[in-house]
Amino acid sequence: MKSGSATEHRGVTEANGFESDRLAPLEERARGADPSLVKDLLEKMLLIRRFEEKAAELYALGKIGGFCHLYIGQEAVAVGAISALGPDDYIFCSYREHGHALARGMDAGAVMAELAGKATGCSKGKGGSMHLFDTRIGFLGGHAIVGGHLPLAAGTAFAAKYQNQPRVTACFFGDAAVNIGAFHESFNLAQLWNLPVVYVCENNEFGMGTPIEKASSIDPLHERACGYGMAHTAVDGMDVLAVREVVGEAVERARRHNLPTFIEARTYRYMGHSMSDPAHGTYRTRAELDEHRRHDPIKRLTSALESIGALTPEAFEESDAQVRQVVEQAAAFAEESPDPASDDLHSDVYRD
Ligand SMILES: Cc1ncc(C[n+]2csc(CCOP(=O)(O)OP(=O)(O)O)c2C)c(N)n1
Repeated sequence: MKSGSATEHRGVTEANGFESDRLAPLEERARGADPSLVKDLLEKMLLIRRFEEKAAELYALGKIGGFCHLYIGQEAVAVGAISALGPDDYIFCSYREHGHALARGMDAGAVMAELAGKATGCSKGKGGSMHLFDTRIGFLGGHAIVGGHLPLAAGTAFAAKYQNQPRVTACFFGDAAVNIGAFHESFNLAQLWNLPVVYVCENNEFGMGTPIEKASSIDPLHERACGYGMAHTAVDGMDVLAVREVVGEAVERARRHNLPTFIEARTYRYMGHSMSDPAHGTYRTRAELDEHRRHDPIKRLTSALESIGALTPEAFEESDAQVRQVVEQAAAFAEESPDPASDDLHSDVYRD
């Protein structure tokens, strides 16, 4: 049997019991988890939520220009998944990537300054919201073309394998990307060449204003991986511990066996597609939005922790106050930072 063939690969999948449905209730998993890890996950989700709220405010004030896609509602996906990666692993994202950058540990000031187009931004103010980048932490963008980064992720996974480095690539994208040609080309090569890559589709139910059922011939989306013999599963993307666990298994499989995985994280975006979209869009009802908010990833983890006595409302408020302070400082840093110098216009465009 050819190494990594579909049959062999299915065996690995079964051996790993790759199904998020088998997970115990959140309270039970939270009880068994390292308390400092859970606190960190909660605070990272809170940081993203407060950061995005501030970004919306600054955008409305005209202090952030261009495109700006907020991540509110989806925080558990970036935080859970990125917590399962090692420091040398690579990350690729779509344009909805503020949360992933923060979850990876990028400085909130450098992210906010980039949104505001300032010289102190992580891409020196030349990338903006959709092009956050920091090679020091393996954060390889921020990509504006739907599905355009999926082949790049296969590329870094190929490089790691070729150079015999135990580096995994995680690649995040939206549900609309599964209909892009590059998705299929990447999946074919990732499986054919046994590449250590974890593809995470953040199914937030809409591609701009188009609901997924009007765009995809297949639901569940993760079954698209069947066409390539690739391991696949869905996970509750509003449950940070579930995302961490399922992505953690995929990362292990990539690192140990050089096998790719496709994970569909079911989530929901609360805001419009971008800041140029009306707050909730005209393509869904307020009732639908409210129903999804009942499963809010931050509230869910908070109430699970409170119910097992691992968090008090006071401790939550304290974390929230600290996070708000970080965000205020980030906004002040962005506002006070200089614009990129006009002499710098052509630098960093091509490699010297
Ligand atoms: C190849 C390509 N086609 C069209 C667009 C315009 N466009 C920008 S965002 C978007 C919707 C993508 O939705 P999805 O992949 O589900 O991600 P989400 O915005 O929900 O995070 C489209 C069609 C684009 N950027 N790239």
